[in-house]
Amino acid sequence: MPESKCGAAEKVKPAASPLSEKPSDIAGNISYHATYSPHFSPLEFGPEQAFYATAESVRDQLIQRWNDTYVHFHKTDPKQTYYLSMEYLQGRALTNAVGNLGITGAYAEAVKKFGYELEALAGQEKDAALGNGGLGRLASCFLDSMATLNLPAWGYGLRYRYGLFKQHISKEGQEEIAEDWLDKFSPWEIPRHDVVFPVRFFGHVEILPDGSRKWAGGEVLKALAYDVPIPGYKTKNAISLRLWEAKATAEDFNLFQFNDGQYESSAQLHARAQQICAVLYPGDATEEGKLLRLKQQFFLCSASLQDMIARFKERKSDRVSGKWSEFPTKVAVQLNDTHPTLAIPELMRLLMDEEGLGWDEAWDITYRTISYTNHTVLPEALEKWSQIVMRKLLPRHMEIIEEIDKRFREMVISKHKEMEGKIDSMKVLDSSNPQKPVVRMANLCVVSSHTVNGVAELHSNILKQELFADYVSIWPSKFQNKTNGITPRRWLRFCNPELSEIVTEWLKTDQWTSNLDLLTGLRKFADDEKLHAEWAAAKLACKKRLAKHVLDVTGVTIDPTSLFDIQIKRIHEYKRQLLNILGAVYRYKKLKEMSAEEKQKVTPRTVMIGGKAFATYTNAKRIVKLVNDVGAVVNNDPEVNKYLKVVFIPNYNVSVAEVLIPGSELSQHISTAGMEASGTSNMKFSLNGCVIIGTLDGANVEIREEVGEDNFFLFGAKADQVAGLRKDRENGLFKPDPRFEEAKQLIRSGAFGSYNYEPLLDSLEGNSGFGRGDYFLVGYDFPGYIDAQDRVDAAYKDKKKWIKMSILNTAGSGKFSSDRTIAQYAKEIWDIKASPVA
Ligand code: T68
Repeated sequence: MPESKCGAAEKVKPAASPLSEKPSDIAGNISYHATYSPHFSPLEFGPEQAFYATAESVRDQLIQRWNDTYVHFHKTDPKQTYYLSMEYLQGRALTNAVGNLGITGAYAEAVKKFGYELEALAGQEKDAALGNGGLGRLASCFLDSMATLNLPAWGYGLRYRYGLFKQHISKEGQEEIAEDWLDKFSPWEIPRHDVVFPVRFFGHVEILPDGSRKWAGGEVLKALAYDVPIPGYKTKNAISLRLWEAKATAEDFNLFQFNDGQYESSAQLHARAQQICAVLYPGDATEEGKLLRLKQQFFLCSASLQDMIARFKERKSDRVSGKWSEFPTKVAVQLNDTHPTLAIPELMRLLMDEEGLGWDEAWDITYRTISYTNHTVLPEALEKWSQIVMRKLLPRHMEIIEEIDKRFREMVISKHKEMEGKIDSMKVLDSSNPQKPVVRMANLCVVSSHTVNGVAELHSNILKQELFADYVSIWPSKFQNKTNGITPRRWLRFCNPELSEIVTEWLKTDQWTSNLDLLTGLRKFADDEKLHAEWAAAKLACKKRLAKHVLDVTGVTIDPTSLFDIQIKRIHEYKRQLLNILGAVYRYKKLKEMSAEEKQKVTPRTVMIGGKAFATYTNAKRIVKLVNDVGAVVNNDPEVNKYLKVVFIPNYNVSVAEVLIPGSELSQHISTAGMEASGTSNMKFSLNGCVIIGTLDGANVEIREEVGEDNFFLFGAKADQVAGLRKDRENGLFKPDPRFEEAKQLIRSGAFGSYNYEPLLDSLEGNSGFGRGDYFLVGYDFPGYIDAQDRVDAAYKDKKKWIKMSILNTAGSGKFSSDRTIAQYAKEIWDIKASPVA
């Protein structure tokens, strides 16, 4: 790749039309952008400049579709869904955009005219990481499917300046560094200076002469929209991801103070506005941090709802008050977990205080508009906000929440007398601790939504039978399941071209890209030797690409013929990376004890673990450190490193996943049963022909059903055993397996360095000290896990068997397309229909 292409951009004539799909015209348009939207010196046309000019030319194509779609929806006025999410993990956009538009070949040819490979230019792009993990990536997959299915649907989120941190691994373990995805600029967003709404914080409630109430005073910021066009696959529709940024105005700037040298106080509101969208998930250990997070949530809800109402009015000029009952027939709002719960009291407030509706009418509209997805049953992840903080920041909303709670309790007493004893656990406001009264956001969501859903069968059943069981007696038909899905475009077609080609060739169609159930057609070739040879070659190519990535980012050389075993996800005790690394430690110990002859029979394995630990989650950070320490010893031990390598993959993100997943052969989804709501990377791995070792948790259950139990390595306690096992443990009835003790003992002996791992290992012991009595049942599941790994080793030795398992995993992945998930949301929750642009 040439470093600099001085003047190269000018060699190609600007195109007649930026929308032409001819390579020569595309090259012309790239050249146009290099020349006339210059962000760099005109003398430079290096890879970075070439990326930006190329992306801007793609954006021209997107904007055309996005405008057409907006006009089309405006004219046809369909019911539209708005997905409210505090997180979107978009990753890179270039490859996806040209892929969805069907112009990858044309672009590859066009950029060649400047001496570039499209793939290399795509690698210049920074990941947009406006999310933490599964929940944020799910939102991004959903947008892709909404556009592809031609659904009238938009996403709303926040435009964080710094998204998820960059993870740096040093001798101390994980370090967090702010990730500046907007460092230069994002070529994909369109600032909408015409779309601005006021958002108020603090202040007080005024009672007007007519008895109505109004929120006043406090401080008012502006929400400015940035639109990111989201193209559908092989369709003219492009929808919007609308991200809000907080702004203060010129009037908020005190020129007098500034000229007086009081620079900081002159621009206080500007500074506070900047804080709102500064970072994804500000640390909430302090009161300030908590307040900021609540501000963020409200900011998203208020701006988005004002925008929806404005659009509702805009689409039919005669829509004035009196037509409000139409609102839920035109607007569906989906809450992505409880983070945007404030949409409920905010919609009530807007309808009552701004539009003049009475409580009953506003409530009816709100209830019919809102639905809520739950993504976790972990008690510590169920949001609770201090009533004191809420009242201070949002006094009118607190009044509305109190009224919702009061009416709910009255309804239970009058209509469901038998549930009266359950009111305390069902009500929205929990004031049982008078020092710390809280608002229970999940309860507010359940009480105020027409539909509540979980994200996999098992999880939805747990919601109905445990977490929300009492509500089921009141609203038996409110609760649904919508098993998660992933977009097959990004997660197979574009990230794994080698395997995609084979699939297309054997199915004799590429329609599987938008009809993933067609993959079942591969089953009949599962024993075909020719397919086996092609499949193995494709996997090897992906493994080599992955090995190169590992070498580039860690300096560790891994053997592409060894079994590639991967666990990538946020680091969390319930996800049990600790079980994985203890298993690797045990494997290492056994290798050390083997004779040279015995070692010959071992299946060589490369264990890769990647993921970010939340900055203040100490045990998660210890796990990161342990994986790195074990790797440093194992990988440098000449007695074993032909048979085992342990690699920590730093800075795991969407684009790293796009390299790792295609190259995987075994992946670990080993959470304590009942704790992982669904998981979505399990679906991505399986789709890419990777076999899963896992527990009966989340979507693993359904994946195993689809791919067949012979093609899944199962172990571990079942969800309904977990509570009993924890009790046994408390009562001293647990007898640890000697293998588990050996693994812990080796770490304690200092074999992997002098770092103090006692607190981490103690968490696996009884209830004393740091211990949590092995709450996540690592000890209980350890022997089953080791046995399952032995079955993996044996299966991998039989190449034919393994490749067949791999093929059957891909073949059984059809159910896990997010197109299926979104089609179900559209039909069973939102009641919206496809509306393709002609
Ligand atoms: C995940 N949740 C579930 N939460 O853990 C996972 N952010 O099982 C599921 O597949 C996925 O959602 C999609 O349904 C998250 O990712 C968060 O990232 C989170 C939690 C609290 C606050 C912010």
